[in-house]
Amino acid sequence: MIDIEKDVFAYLLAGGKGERLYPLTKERAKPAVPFGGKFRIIDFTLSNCVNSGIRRIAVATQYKSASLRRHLALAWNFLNVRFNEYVVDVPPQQIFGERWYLGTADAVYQNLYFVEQEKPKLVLILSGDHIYKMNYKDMIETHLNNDADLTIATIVIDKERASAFGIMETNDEGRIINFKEKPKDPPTLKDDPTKCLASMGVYLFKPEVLIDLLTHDAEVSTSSHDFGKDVIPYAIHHGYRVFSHQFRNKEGGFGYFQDVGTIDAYYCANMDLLSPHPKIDIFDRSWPIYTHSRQYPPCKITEGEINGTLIESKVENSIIGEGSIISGATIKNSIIFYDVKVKAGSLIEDSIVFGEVKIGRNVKIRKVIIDKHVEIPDGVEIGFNPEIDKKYFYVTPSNIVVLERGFKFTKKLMEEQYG
Ligand code: ADQ
Ligand code: ADP
Repeated sequence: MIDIEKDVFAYLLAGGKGERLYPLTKERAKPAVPFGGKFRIIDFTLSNCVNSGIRRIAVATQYKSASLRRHLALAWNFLNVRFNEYVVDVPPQQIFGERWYLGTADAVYQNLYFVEQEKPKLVLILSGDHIYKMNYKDMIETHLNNDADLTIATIVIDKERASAFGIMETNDEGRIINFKEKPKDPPTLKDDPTKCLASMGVYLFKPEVLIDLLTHDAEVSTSSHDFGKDVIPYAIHHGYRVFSHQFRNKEGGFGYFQDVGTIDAYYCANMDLLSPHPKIDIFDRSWPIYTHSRQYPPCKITEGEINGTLIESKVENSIIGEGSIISGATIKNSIIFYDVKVKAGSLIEDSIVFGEVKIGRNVKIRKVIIDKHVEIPDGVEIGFNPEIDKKYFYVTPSNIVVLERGFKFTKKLMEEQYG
């Protein structure tokens, strides 16, 4: 029998570069990118752990970790160290040489002492860049029922998306017989050639198997020390019992799982929160998403003034964070984080505005993501002409405009563009 609180230890991999989320990852690691008006991406996976009863978590950090480490210290300090519960961030330990984490497997290998010290019966390995709600208890059950060495959480995806995932084939018992990392020509489901079985990058290991596999992998000079590329294919081809656990939601349907790896995927996952029945419900009190709570007053929506004329605010289909003040502006289909000020006559549509942003009067923005610490002067318009926007801002192929953290509207820009 497994007592989840005592017997499971989790490693959360949060050290990747997150280049495809640029410029939101210019100054911070991907798991620290703000999400949903209040949270950071990593909060979803950490909340899954805590809500599933897993209370000992090592977060492997590496690139641009200042913001992530600060967030962990502020938001994830509530576990009780007296009961040996903790979220601890672990940079490269360099026990085996002066190196950073070479890959995901090396990030765990350099921190294997947690397994030796805590003696868990199961080790869960997670990523810090996914939006989903999952009770890991179900996966543990599958793992134990199969007497598996390694269980991989899986989802069914369209074949076209296979090149972004680890793709596998299983036998009738759910045992994985073939695994290919990000294949161009993926194996499809037996009964549907348009679909593939994809890895969520969520792994459950018997500790002794994990130690064996990682110790072996560390000695292979040609290895990239990555779970998907090296460790998992090796385990399957050397007779380890590797099984799939298909991720299902509470109702037994397919679970919602989103890798928010690109700006477009990130934008869509945020916008989904605005639909009347979002795929992920941040208001579900039976599965709270924990984060850092700031000491701000409530949000205020009031009238504003331009040249002595009072203008009403209008807010439609939006999320507005604490401490924000909307005075005489129109907000439509948008996510506004905390401590944002929007002044009279402005229109914000289909946009995401991070915390600590000031928006002046008569500003018009559409399909724009504004990172923290930006001040938008009066009269600025963004998101209406991609050719002009491209001169000054980052614009994605689907014409989402991103203003990076601390972007400055210089005198030159204002004269050229809005003079
Ligand atoms: P990717 O997400 O593309 O595929 P990767 O870039 O290795 O894999 O990232 C996995 C996690 O590890 C991320 O959270 C990242 O931040 C972290 N990470 C990456 N390099 C690291 C390093 N050197 N040190 C510490 N942490 C690091 C993976 C699997 C696929 C699977 C998808 C599902 O490899 O098989 O299908 O996840 O999204
Ligand atoms: P975020 O924009 O992600 O919210 P924070 O405002 O929480 O970031 O910043 C976290 C910490 O990281 C701050 O103390 C900030 O000074 C620091 N920081 C940000 N970028 C860098 C950097 N490039 N080098 C060093 N420290 C940085």
